[in-house]
Amino acid sequence: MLHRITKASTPRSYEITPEPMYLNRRQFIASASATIGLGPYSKALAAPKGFQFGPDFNTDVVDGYEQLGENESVTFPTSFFSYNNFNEFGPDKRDPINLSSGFISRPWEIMIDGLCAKPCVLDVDDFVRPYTFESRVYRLRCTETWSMVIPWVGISLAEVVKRFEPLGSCKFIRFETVMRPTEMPNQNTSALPWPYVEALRLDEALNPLSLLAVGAYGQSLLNQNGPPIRLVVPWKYGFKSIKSIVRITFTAEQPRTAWNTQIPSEYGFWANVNPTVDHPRWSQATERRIGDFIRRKTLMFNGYLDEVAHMYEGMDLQKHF
Ligand SMILES: Nc1nc2c(c(=O)[nH]1)N[C@H]1C(S)=C(S)[C@@H](COP(=O)(O)O)O[C@H]1N2
Ligand SMILES: [Mo]
Repeated sequence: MLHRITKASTPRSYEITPEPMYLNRRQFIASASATIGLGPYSKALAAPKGFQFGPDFNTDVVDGYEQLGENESVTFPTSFFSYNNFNEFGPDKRDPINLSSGFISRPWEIMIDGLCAKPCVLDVDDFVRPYTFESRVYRLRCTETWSMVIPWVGISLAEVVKRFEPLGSCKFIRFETVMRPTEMPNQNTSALPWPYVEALRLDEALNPLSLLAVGAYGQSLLNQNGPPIRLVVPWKYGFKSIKSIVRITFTAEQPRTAWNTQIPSEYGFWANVNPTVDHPRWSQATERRIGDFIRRKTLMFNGYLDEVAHMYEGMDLQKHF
């Protein structure tokens, strides 16, 4: 089914950008562009259509706008909150919003275990407490060939990984979603090998782009988006960005992951966005940005080539898809 935004109902506060906020953001972009040499002010200005930070987060840092092209803008929040993949609730795009109202994401414990010096169990609020929340605008590209541009709020995964001190033998980080069949109806089926698992190689987890998100559009994640904390890996297909994490494990071996285990020919472990490697049943060369009518070309590594290509030098990306 094609999803499109039809009538905008009464806009919520976070859909409106009052002039002061807009000016602040412009000023920020201008100064960021100047300090780190990110190109002309005018280009940065043209890229985003603004959003306002909502009531939950008052972040000072907005990062990622400079990586958007002139024909890209932040996705309308209604799409982000209503058009989702969260298979624990069901296979359809509307299942997560329609079937997740009974999902309880507080209190919430996260277990950190495996090959690290500081294994522990932490309440999510203690888990995030040492960090400053950052806002980062990232493209998210689903294997189904739709994409969005999302202003996340979260913490650097690299900082989290370093805090628990991985041992020299640690090569991968494994993430596990909560197992709660009473709240997540589709976990009572064998649609996927539950609980949902994803993993990154250690250097991928340490890449500055990798984010553990707690919010988006300035507000806490709603149930359909994987609260209270979920991964965001913007150069990989959306299924790597695992939701509602309860366990982070440091491992020597490459972990078995949910989609890769279920359908290995269609969903590789690496899952780097790559327009030259088609899904067995469809092309990955183009995508439809939600809100657009015309498809656009998919970019290598989802447009984050400069930040991530070095990690895959010498790797056959046709084979290791
Ligand atoms: N636990 C869990 N995480 C998941 C999924 C899922 O089914 N279960 N779906 C993935 C897929 S396929 C995508 S495209 C993104 C969608 O994230 P969003 O709904 O917040 O946009 O979540 C990913 N994370
Ligand atoms: Mo996806």
